[in-house]
Amino acid sequence: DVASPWWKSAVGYQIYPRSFCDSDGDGVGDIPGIISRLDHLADLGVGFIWLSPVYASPQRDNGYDISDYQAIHHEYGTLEDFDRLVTEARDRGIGIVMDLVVNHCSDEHAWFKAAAASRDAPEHDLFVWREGRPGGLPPTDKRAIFGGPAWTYVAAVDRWYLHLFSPGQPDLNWDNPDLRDRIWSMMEWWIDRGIAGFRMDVIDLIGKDVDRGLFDEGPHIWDRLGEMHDRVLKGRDLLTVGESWAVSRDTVLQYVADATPLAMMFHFDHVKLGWDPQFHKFRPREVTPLMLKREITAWQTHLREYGWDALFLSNHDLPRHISRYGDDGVGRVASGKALAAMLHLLRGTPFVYQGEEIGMINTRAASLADVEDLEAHGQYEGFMANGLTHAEFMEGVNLNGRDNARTPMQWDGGPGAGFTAGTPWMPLNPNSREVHVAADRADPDGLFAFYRHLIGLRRELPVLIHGGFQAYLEDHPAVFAFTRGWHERRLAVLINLTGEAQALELPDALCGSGRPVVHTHAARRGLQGRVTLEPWEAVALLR
Ligand code: TEU
Repeated sequence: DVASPWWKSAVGYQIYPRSFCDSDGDGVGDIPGIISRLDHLADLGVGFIWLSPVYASPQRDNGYDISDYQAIHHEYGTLEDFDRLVTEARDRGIGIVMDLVVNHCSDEHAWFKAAAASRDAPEHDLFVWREGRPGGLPPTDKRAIFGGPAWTYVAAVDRWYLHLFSPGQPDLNWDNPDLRDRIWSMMEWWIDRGIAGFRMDVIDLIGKDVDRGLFDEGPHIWDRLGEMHDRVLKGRDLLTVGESWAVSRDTVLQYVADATPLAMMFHFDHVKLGWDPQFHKFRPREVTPLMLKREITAWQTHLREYGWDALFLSNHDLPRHISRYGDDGVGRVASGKALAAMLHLLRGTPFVYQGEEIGMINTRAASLADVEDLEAHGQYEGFMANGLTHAEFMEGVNLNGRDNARTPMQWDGGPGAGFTAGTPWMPLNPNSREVHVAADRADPDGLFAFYRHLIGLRRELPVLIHGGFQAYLEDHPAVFAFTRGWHERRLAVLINLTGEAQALELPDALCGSGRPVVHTHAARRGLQGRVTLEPWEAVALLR
């Protein structure tokens, strides 16, 4: 059915507002800054923006700690600026998808201030409170995702409150219908302002049972999403993408199959390939091309035509993917193209994270004092106590840490990289004089031109939207080979995920002539039995 929902042929672009573009010189990105860069996104051809939180916030987790769900953070601008962003984006065919962060809010939210002042406050049960154990111990030994205990004591009410992230992010009590009603009406309020959908932060956790594991999908998640569908989403043409670090192939179809509340899910098995079971991202593991393509193949095969996938390699919580899976040295552009071709030729909706379209790469912190991310600071003591060394921790921060994605967007080669006329809230990547939008847009063989081509293909080729996925050469250690097929159309894809040339024997299904719709090297008009792919070469032939 070619009349499929708009978000199946659109490509998303994630903006981390603090680091995108600063219009008033305070060193912090803002909404007028985003508006001033909309033509860049229109040129790129993206269909919607996933806007990381712009709500009022003390910014301890850079906006994922919300103190007023219906106000704009003062450093980012005003509600009028927001309404102007929606209008200006819509004029360019771009929708605004808001970040729904409702597992928790900020401890500076009026709800929490009232709740922590008295057990009798109507807001008290909007949060998860428990009595402590004898001897001043917290209710349970549950550890927070950002390190330390998941409970903090409040003397005024002589109780402990739950916070799965930081103490500044008290969990909301989703067992309370009054809380749910407040969230539904807040969602309606944003929908009435013309947004195109929601990205739902750690959505699996709103179904949790307080006494179950952190990353277990809570037993109530299907009730919560069912109520959200019935009360807010039903009958509306909104993009809904859930985020869950727990969702697996065993549970994903309950979120995203037809007639289920969400359109797609951000899942992280491919990210966790690079993590240690005990020290997570802070003891990185090598991710080989074979590991990466096997994981992607398993998800593409599992979702097939029953479910839709959210496709990404980068976001604001992840290292820059050229540094993680490619070559951020001499092969920066070449590996960036190969990884982009892989992502944009799969079945699902691709997401471009700000800066990946010009090949931004990881930065480096010399010491813990240079690290901004509260997650790293929260985890440090505990991991040191459990045997990780300081040097290992810093290596983990520099290879897998979240700061890598949060250095300011590099627009030009000037002192503020075109991000700010002031002092940026976070240091620029040292390569900002060479790597920036102005330089890359001027290069017909650059990443920007390549991304624009890939994104345009999605509007041009129905096989890219509707086509099934079939992998080949699944045990090949370097080359990701697959086809997309729809009716009589076939797209044959070969991607060399290494910096070495690869000679290989092609199965018949990949052989034959065709139109070279994607090529990073000399265009090939056909593929025969034996072929040698250049380093980082991507080929897609349409038959
Ligand atoms: O992230 C969910 C989350 O758990 C990640 O923080 C992840 O555990 C960690 O980064 C491992 O790399 C969402 C948001 O994307 C993140 O920015 C917020 O910090 C977090 O929730 C709390 O809202």
